[in-house]
Amino acid sequence: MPKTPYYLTTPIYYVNDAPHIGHAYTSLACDVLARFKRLDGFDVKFLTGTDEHGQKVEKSAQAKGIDAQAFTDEVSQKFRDLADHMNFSHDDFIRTTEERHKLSCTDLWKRIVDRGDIYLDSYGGWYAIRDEAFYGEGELIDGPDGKKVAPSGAEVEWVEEPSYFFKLSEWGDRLLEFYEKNPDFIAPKSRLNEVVSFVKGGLHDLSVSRTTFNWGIPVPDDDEHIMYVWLDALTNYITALGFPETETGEFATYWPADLHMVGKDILRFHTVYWPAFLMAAGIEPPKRVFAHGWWTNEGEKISKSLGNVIDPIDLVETYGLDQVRYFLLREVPFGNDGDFSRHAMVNRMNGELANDLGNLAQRVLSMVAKNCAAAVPVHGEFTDDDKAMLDQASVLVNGLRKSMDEQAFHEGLETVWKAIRAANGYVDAQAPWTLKKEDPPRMATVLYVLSETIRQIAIVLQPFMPDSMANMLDQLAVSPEHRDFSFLGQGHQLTPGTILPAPQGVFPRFVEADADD
Ligand code: ME8
Repeated sequence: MPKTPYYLTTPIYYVNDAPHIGHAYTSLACDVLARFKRLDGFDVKFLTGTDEHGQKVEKSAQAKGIDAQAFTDEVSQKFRDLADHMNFSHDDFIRTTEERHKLSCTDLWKRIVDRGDIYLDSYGGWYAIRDEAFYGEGELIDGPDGKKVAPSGAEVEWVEEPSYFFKLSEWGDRLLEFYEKNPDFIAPKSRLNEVVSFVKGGLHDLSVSRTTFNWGIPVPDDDEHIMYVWLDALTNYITALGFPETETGEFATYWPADLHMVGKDILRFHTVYWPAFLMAAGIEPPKRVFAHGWWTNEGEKISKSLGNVIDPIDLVETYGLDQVRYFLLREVPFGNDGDFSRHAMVNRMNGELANDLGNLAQRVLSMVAKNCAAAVPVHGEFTDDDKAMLDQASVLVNGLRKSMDEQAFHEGLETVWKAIRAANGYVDAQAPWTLKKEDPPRMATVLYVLSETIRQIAIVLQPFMPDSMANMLDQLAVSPEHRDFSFLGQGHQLTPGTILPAPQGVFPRFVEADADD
């Protein structure tokens, strides 16, 4: 049977500045989901990349005194380096300055023009370069110094220039109908109202070209204009599937996307503008957009001016890669805002990774090494307690599947941790160290049940902590070809007598003194 396709994307990040923890967070969530789906038998395409046009990037390049293309080459590379450092498994990395993207945007534009949804006029209104967004007078709020600013706090400037417009005002009802028919399109559910009330408030036509700078993709047949950077950026999701070729190949396989993962700041662009542009071009909108929350640092908004930007690469160097991957998805219910604190990081790392999971594996595997001839123990008949433990482990993936399809990563991890805590409870109740003298065959059975439970746990945790779980599975002599979810069920349990390598700790404790330097 052919595998079911699953296409998911991160936002493409602006290259005006180096990546920080927020960018790492979104991509991490997608990476975990992509890995999960691959292990679960899907044909996954996972896309990330960089958003390189527009006034914000052009200004940053000018401020550095370098040519925009050279500047974007340099910063885009930093996002690739981050992806390598974080062990992200994307299948493609798109840059909007690539030729394939120009072709795709040009084609999409023409399709919208052909259907009559773009017209030429002139724009007079407010623009925030930081958000690359237009704002109506009524949306502006009072800034700290009495000046009007965008709702995001970004400075606005008055722009007056000839512009092409997209007839967004005519799409309100069709968008509302689309949300109604596709109740899973906007997630989490709490975000839906926000979007619906924005649309119900009345949509204005959207300016989709600029003439006062030229760092962008020219409008077809009118190169006085460049396309609005958001129209250009959103199109990346279909460029990467070979658009405008739609009849065969990747577009036919993977579109509509299963999931666009974004931060809450860019919800409107993905759930109002993007589906309207697509419908206007006769293309189906994506299936789902999930908007996650915002990270703060020790209670403060993360910003360059406060000097509290968290570099994810520093975090990884301090705490370890899989520890950071685990923490980011465990600490905060996905969708809510979260606060980074070293204290919370160390607590999770020592409590849940070193103690709960690391100790479980180390206790069991060292007993096996010492008392079972360094091989998978030979078990006897299973008791009800043994069966309950094995059953709990073998159904883990079902609970996880549901959580992952809802992007409830914290909930998925909690499901696994319940099993880990149950396994620790089982060790204490069965006390294999006492059985060692009193009933060695029973000790072997208990250690078998535990080894098999650890195998199941390590397999389902691979998407979250790929290196550490690979290490754990190596220690159980599970071959790399036997690590996907099809090996969780009956008939794939550990084979008694299989020789095991020497055990080693997987999750070191973080020494508190280091945390306070
Ligand atoms: O908006 N907490 O790019 P961008 C959590 N180029 N996530 C954060 C975050 C924080 N403090 N800061 C940033 C753009 N993010 C456009 C996107 S898509 C077609 C174009 C994450 O570089 C979050 O995912 O400003 C947010 O949506 C994204 O970075 C914004 O990245």
